[in-house]
Amino acid sequence: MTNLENGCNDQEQGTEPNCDQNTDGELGGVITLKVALGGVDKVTSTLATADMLTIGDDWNDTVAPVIMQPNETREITMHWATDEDSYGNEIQSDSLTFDSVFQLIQIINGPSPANR
Ligand SMILES: [Ca+2]
Ligand SMILES: [Ca+2]
Ligand SMILES: [Ca+2]
Repeated sequence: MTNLENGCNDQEQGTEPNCDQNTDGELGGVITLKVALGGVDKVTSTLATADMLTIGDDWNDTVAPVIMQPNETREITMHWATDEDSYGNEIQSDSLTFDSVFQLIQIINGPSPANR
């Protein structure tokens, strides 16, 4: 996951006075991502850089391993949004990119695999 500043215009510097001093953007911090299994939200996190591992860790801690039979399908969806009152000019020109990684592992006798 990468939050980038992509420059600091005048409006952004008014809200974020130290904008020029690092390249970390604020966009991800005002976006909430939810991951659902079978249409039911299971884990939620912001997309702030500091929360990069939260979704995977919370999934490990709260969702039972999904054991699938041959030809079975399961639906995992992700949705994200931000509240219109949760940000100001500090996110001008900021960008966010992230990868989603899913592991399909053959069930074995032994410890359950973890997300990291
Ligand atoms: Ca910016
Ligand atoms: Ca910043
Ligand atoms: Ca910014």
